[in-house]
Amino acid sequence: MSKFGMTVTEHLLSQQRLHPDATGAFTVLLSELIVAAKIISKEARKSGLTDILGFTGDINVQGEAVKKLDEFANTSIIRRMSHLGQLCAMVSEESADIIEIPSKYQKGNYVLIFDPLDGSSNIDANVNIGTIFSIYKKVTPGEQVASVDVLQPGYRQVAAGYFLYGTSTMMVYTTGDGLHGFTLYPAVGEFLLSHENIRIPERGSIFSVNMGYTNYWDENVKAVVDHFTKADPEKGLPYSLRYIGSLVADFHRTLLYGGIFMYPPDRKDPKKPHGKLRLTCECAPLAMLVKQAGGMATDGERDILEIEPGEIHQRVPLYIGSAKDVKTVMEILKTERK
Ligand code: AHM
Ligand code: MG
Repeated sequence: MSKFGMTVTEHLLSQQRLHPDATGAFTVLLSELIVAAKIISKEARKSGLTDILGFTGDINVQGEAVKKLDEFANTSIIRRMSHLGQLCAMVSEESADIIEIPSKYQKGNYVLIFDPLDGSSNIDANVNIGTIFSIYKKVTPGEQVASVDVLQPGYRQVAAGYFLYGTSTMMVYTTGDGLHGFTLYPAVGEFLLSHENIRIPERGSIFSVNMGYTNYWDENVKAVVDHFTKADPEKGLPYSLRYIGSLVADFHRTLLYGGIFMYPPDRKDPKKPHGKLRLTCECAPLAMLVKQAGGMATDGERDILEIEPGEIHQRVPLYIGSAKDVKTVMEILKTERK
């Protein structure tokens, strides 16, 4: 029976019932995150009307200028999630260190990793932005949080998802039982199931990469792009190029239409030899989602989900999307490496 139109709360409870040993802690956690996302969505909607646009003047841990809405999203999530009693620690793209749960609050067994406002360079132009999240279970006993609790490979995620603040606000999430998309119905303030069991096309016709960096790429990356721009209609080439510059938005399109999104390594910034995207708060959660939809994610050689993070803000190259397109890229990169 189709569950189309079901509220996300009902959906979370139905997923919880699939796991008889579930305590409900996880459902509480995701429900609270949804509230935080609704608040961010509401703030993003009116951002053109208030003085929330523009820079705060601060530089974040990544050395980028912090915008007010980023800061708002970051603090909204931290504040709402700290007191719940389900988390033992958090990691945010906007915070240099692991965020501890204040001692006045009870602690739980989950670790929340998030990018509060992805694509923030697009805010002032009213382009889609999003929040990415990833949840792990603590692996060490006791209350103390060890680095191994936070630095887990992506395949250990118990849930992942994103909120997309676009023409409509969407939530796409998985707890490992398929990938499901919900659209916020603003009049009633509820996320309703609109995309049940999302499957990415096996192969697409769109590639997505920042072509402005061509002169900073190695030959193997250039060979990948040459492949997708070849004029060979019999092989379905060339692909169309689409690049928004908001990972969540580029990923969402890739998920629904198929194709591939790439952020390869480049020589633009010697401090970022592996590209710009972060393993734990961006690449690993999206890799879990795409896998649930039948797609793939790699850094060019390894499955993104198999990579053990060395530090919380580690960056990795990302090639993500339709399985056949990702495999093609891996083959080209392998051939070029020889
Ligand atoms: P952000 O999290 O600070 O917004 O940075 C990540 C964003 C991604 O959303 C997007 O894919 C990428 O940066 C775009 O980078 P570039 O402008 O180098 O193409
Ligand atoms: Mg980001």
